[in-house]
Amino acid sequence: MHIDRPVNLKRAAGAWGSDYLAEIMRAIGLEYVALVPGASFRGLHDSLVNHLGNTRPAMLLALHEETAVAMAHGYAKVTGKPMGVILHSNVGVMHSTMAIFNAYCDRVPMLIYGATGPMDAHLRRPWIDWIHTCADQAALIRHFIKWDNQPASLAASAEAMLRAAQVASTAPCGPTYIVFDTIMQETKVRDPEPLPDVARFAPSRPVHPAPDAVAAAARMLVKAKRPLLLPGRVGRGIQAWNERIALAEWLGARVMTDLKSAASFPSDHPLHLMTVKYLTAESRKAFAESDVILSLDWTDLAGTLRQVWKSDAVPAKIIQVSADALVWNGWSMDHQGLPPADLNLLADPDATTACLLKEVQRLRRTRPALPRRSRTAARRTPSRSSHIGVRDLAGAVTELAGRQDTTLVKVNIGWPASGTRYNHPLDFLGNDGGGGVGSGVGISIGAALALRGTGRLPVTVLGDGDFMMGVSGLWTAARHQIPLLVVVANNLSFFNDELHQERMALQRGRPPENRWIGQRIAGPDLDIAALARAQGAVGMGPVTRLAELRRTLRSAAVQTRRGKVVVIDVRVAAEYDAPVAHHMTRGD
Ligand SMILES: Cc1ncc(C[n+]2csc(CCOP(=O)(O)OP(=O)(O)O)c2C)c(N)n1
Ligand SMILES: [Mg+2]
Repeated sequence: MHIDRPVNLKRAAGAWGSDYLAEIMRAIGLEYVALVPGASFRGLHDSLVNHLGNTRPAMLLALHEETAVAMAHGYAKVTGKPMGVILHSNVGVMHSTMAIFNAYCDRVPMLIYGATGPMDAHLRRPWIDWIHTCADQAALIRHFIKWDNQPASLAASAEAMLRAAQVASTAPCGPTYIVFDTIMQETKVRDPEPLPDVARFAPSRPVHPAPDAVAAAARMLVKAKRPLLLPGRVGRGIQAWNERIALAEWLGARVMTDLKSAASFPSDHPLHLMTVKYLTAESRKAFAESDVILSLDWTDLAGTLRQVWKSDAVPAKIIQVSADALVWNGWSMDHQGLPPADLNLLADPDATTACLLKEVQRLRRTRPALPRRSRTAARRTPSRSSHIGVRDLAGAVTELAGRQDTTLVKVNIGWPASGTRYNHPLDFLGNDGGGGVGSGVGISIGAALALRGTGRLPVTVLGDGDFMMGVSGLWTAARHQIPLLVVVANNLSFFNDELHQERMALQRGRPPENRWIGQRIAGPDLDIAALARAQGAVGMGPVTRLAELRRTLRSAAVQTRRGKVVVIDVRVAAEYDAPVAHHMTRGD
């Protein structure tokens, strides 16, 4: 990895306001800050480079604020820890908003810092300081961060930064935002404030469930004839992963996993039924057969149940384990529908799993025999057309991942849920959280950064639309030498929306053959490999045949392992794996 090294540093003691802020960032434990530079934080920038020597935290230079935030998002997906991001006054925040929304919906911790001012109008430089100062900058993003503050002194900044770090990493996690006045950063400090004892301001432990609620849930589950376990937004820890497996085994519970969430249960386990995005006939049947459903913070439980039972009159008993209500507000509807629950445990899903496992083991004493594998491994029928089908692509990537420790960071929208395999919590990292297209490149770089040194190959599969919106992120990966393999599922279109237009036309008796207008990204066709090469990455393709795809993936993996950023342009058929329930007409 490459980090820029400053020269001729003088070993002077901290003497400027921003030196103190930088020291607190280090004390908090930030390894990296991603940023696009800006004069509003030139004081802080100088402190990070010339006072701290661009180490702990080290700067990662992005070409767009959305990339900077998405990188922090991907990093937190792997580590569960926050990365720092510094944004330039109001304009930098404006560029970053969608990525912050994605991170918020994905419940990842992130420490965002920004700047404004001078708030003292008499000290403003003409013009620029006025347009880059706002009365309430955080108002731009307050609806989708956990906490913000604009401290008026260094002492207050220390407290604000500690609180922000504590709040961001207290589950349910999320981004926080602290704004520093330029004058506070650029003022000389005579008697520097002492650094706070950061260890005494650690995040709270996850919320544990009340013992009587655990006992009641365990009784319901032990009595169940056909329990169904739905692990959703759970942590990446291996202990929690093993406890989840043990809980399913002790209950003899069948398990479903969700393509929107990161790997939560081994897909090869005999109790694992399937991975879903929207329910299929087969997955609806599994729900209909169950008598007790245990959701471990399953994303959109109500919406899932409504795909099986049209009303909330669900015959199965529901146990909902989620602390998510702690961060809901009235602006974002990312809390989804309100699920019926016979037992509602406002608690962390991993902490609850550990408690439930102990109680179930106490009640049951012996572990039921595991069923024989109920599902044969998904068979892949190669597409007959000359194009590479979405299943072919998923099959080839899965084949590559099967040969070496791989983290599949993201997958394209057409990726078949049933084709996803994972047997370790880091095998797959789930979705972007907020459905904001354009975060794929940034999230993947941040995840790849966090995966360095683990021996894992970071692979990401991005739609051409998603890729292009974040394409300049490749330069950051190349500059900082963060190895990553990007597979572009290039259907030459914002294809998701072609299907919406087709649906509209059919519903209205209009010609569906016009669905491509305002959607196709072709003529001129993008030279994706050249876009990669132009930024210092390796560009391969376009790949149009399956055999060639397998070969190219293998060679790309070798180059990624050698430290390169590699992009493969794969021409895939414009098709989605059925079912595409999100193309339903409202009320369907
Ligand atoms: C910021 C943003 N703009 C627009 C959309 C609407 N949208 C959802 S999916 C999609 C198409 C994405 O294209 P691509 O990544 O190529 O995936 P494909 O559907 O072609 O597989 C669009 C435009 C969105 N979700 N987010
Ligand atoms: Mg596309």
